[in-house]
Formats: sequence, structure tokens, C-alpha cells
Amino acid sequence: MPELEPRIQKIYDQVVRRNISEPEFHQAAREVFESIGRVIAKKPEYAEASILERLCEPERQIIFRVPWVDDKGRVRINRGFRVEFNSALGPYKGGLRFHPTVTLGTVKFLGFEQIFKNALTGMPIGGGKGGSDFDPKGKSDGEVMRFCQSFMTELYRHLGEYTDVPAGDIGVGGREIGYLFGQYKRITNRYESGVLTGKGLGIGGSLVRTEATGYGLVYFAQEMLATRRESFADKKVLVSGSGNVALYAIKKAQELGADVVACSDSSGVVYDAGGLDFELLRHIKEDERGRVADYAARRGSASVYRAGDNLWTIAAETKIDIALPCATQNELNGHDAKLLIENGVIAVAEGANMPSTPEAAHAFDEAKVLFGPGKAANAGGVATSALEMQQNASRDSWSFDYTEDRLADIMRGIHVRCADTSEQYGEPGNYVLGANISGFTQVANAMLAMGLI
Ligand code: NDP
Ligand code: 2IT
Repeated sequence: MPELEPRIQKIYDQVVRRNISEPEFHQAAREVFESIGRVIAKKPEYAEASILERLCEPERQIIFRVPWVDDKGRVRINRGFRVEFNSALGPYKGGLRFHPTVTLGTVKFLGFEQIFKNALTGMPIGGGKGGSDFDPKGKSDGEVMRFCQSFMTELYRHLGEYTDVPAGDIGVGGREIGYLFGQYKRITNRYESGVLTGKGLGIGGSLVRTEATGYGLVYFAQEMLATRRESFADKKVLVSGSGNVALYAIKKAQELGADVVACSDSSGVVYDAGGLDFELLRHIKEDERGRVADYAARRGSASVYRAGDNLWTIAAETKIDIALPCATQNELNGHDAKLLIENGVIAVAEGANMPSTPEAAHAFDEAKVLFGPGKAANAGGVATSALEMQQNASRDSWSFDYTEDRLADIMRGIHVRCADTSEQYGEPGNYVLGANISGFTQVANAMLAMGLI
């Protein structure tokens, strides 16, 4: 692991001390810090104004009790979080994650990443994130609704279209956003469409928001590939996960001529040597809320299901050209990266937030594999959320094609920003460096312009 400059190391040590037991937050902060030393050396005004120290301290952190009643009439208690990290560029913006592993540290790492990601989109949105340790798996619609209503009964007072605008993330999709929006509307007596994004099409949602993160990821990867005169055509691709991001990454990669051979969930891996059947997979995951094992069972001999397996080891069996991790943080480790590199991977683009461990990310960098970090590569989701906010503010709704064109433009813009910045700092093609420095500079300049905030 690269060492930090002494001045930056001191700030990092303080972050660790002040945020004990939050290893994912430390990891996300360190990754940004590794890039920022060079900016501070060039622009001492950032250090003089303690910008880095301020950036690591959320503007506000909200933790609350979420009581709800299950179908058996039992009272259940979960913990709710919203970390309003930075509003220098606009209202706090970022998703809500419902997963049993969610802690304050998870939400802080996600909120921290979101600050730079949102800056990279070039849109006027600050960074925030929220969620709960509630597990929607196996819960009835009624249970999910009662949970969402209780969650919003506390959270509503902190939200607003000019204040804080949540959306989905793991375990939070159109169903949950609908219940949350309904409760917000009821409590406030306002039809404030722009307070949440990822809404259904009949209640102020935007076309393309469902597809946006996965499509945007593939657009970003396509731009990276083009720098080496490569494309998705005839490439063999692995996609981890099988949720919202994974599904639409699979769809767009297939549309561009790729052969996507495998995906996964937390129970196992499905490997179709002849390519995944997207429509069947989408139907099982979205309409039936099923598992990849159900998909494999329905595909019969076209498909092999491997319970509990590691998706990335498929690279040892068949040559994989492109890897798109789209499940969760730290799902691709140094060992997996080595395997992918040894077997000829040319590009890795992160659909999930921080799916590569630091060891994996450094291995890709050293091997000169094209590596698109999540804060750049998966920014299409939040960017399309900002397009949803624009439509809500103007009481308009745009066509699918127009919205997708805007998304594609935004992803090209992010790629240019990352590529230009990495070149400016002497490491052309280092998208991690480019994304961190470009995102940081925009936020830091806005903070300086607004005085001591
Ligand atoms: P979904 O809930 O739709 O899907 C998540 C997928 O990842 C599922 O297949 C799930 O499997 C798997 N997964 C989740 N947690 C784990 C775990 N601990 N171990 C193994 N597998 C796991 O979420 P999304 O597709 O929305 O999110 C996926 C990633 O993309 C996350 O990192 C999220 O932060 C990021 N992201 C999402 C955006 C969005 O717009 N939705 C935007 C940008 C980034 P299982 O069903 O078995 O849990
Ligand atoms: O990680 C992310 O960027 C998201 N989950 C989407 C956030 C949003 O506000 O659309």
C-alpha cells in the first residue's frame, strides 16, 4: 500500500481515532487521501483552510429508532441512519440502503464516496447517504410498507427538495421509494415530487432511472475501452450481483455485443457458458423477487449453478476480458484481482461502491488494467436522479431516448474529467487519481468560496 505524506497521514490518523470501529469509512477516506497529497502540494490554500479535515466530518449525522409491527403482530425494532455529509454543491443527495449489515460506518463510507461522485457528475448535488439494518428479504409487502412508513415518520423532518433528497441503494427500489414518498406526502401535506428520486413512473419518476446505473457503467467502460481502441463487441464479461445495477449492466453490455457469461447473488453463482438470458433473469429477479438459483433451475442444461462459489474464479476456467463488480463493498480481493490479471482481463469497472479491496485496486493499477472506480463509473444512477429532480422542478417528463442521451453525455463528461485530470497530474489513464482529484477540487473550491462552512 502506498504511504501517505506525513501531513496527510496525520489527518488520516485523526479520522481513524475520531471514527473508531468504522473500517469501511477509513478505507474510503484513505483511498481519497492517497490521491490528494499532490493537490495540496500545488494549492496550499486547501491545507490552510483545513479542507480535508472538514470534508471528513459530516455536516450532520442522524440516528433513530424505527419501531414497526410484523405480520404476526410482534413489535420489531431497527436502527435508521442518515448522514448528511456535504452540501457545498447542492442539497444532500444519495441513496438509502436496507441490509442487515448496515452500520453507521457503512453509511459514512457511502456518504463520503457520494460527495466526490456527485461532484463528478457536474450537477448541483451535495453528498449524503442513509439506510437501516432492516432486512427486506423474506418480508411481506405489508411489513416492508409499515417499516418504510415508520422510517419516514422520523426522517421526513430532515428532508426536502432543497435540503436532502434520498433515493434507492441495496434493498431499496421502486416499491420502497413509493411507500416512503406516500408517507412523506401524508405527513407534510405537500406533493413535493423532488424530495425523493427513483419514484415509479406514475408518481413523478423518470424514465431511464431504473436502467441508469448499469447503463451508465457500461457507457463509462466503453469510453475507457475506446482509449485502447477496444470495445464490448465479442468480449467475455463477468458481472457480480444480480440486483438493479447488475441487471442493467448485463443488458447494455449484451446490446453492445458482449458475451456476459455469469452473475451471482449472496447465495451463489450462475454460469451460462453460452451467455445469460437477460429477459428470464430480469423477470425472475424483478417480477418474482427470486434468486439466481431459480434462474438456473429454469434454464436447465444451459446453466450451471454453484452454491456459495466465488464468481471471480471463473476467470481461471475461461478467459475473461471485462469484469463488472456490481454487488457490494470489498467483494473482489487481491487474490481475485491477481487471477483476473493473470488470465488476461483488460478492463474492470465498478458498478458497486468500493467493491475492490485496496489490494485489488492497486493490483489493477500496477498491471495497467483499465480500472474505473465506482465514484466515476457508477455515477449514472445519481446523475439520472438529478435529471429526475429537474423534471420534477419543471413539472415535465422527458422521453426515454432524450433522457438516455443525457445520461450518455454525462458519462462521457465524467470520463473526460477523470482522464484530463489524471493526465494533468502526470499519470494518464489513472482514473482513481483523476476521479478523486477532480471531485475533490470542485467541492473544495465551493467550500472556500462560501467561507467557513
Ligand atoms: P440490489 O439490492 O438491487 O442488489 C444487490 C445485489 O448484490 C444482489 O444481487 C445481492 O444479493 C448482492 N449483494 C448485496 N450485498 C451482498 C453481500 N453482503 N454479499 C454478497 N452479495 C451481496 O442493489 P443495487 O443493485 O442497487 O446495488 C448494488 C451496488 O451498486 C451497491 O454497492 C450500491 O451501493 C451500488 N450502487 C447502486 C446504485 C443504484 O442506483 N441502485 C447507484 C450506484 C451504486 P442478495 O440478493 O443475495 O443479497
Ligand atoms: O450510490 C449511489 O450513487 C446510489 N445509490 C444512487 C443515489 C441517488 O441519489 O440516486
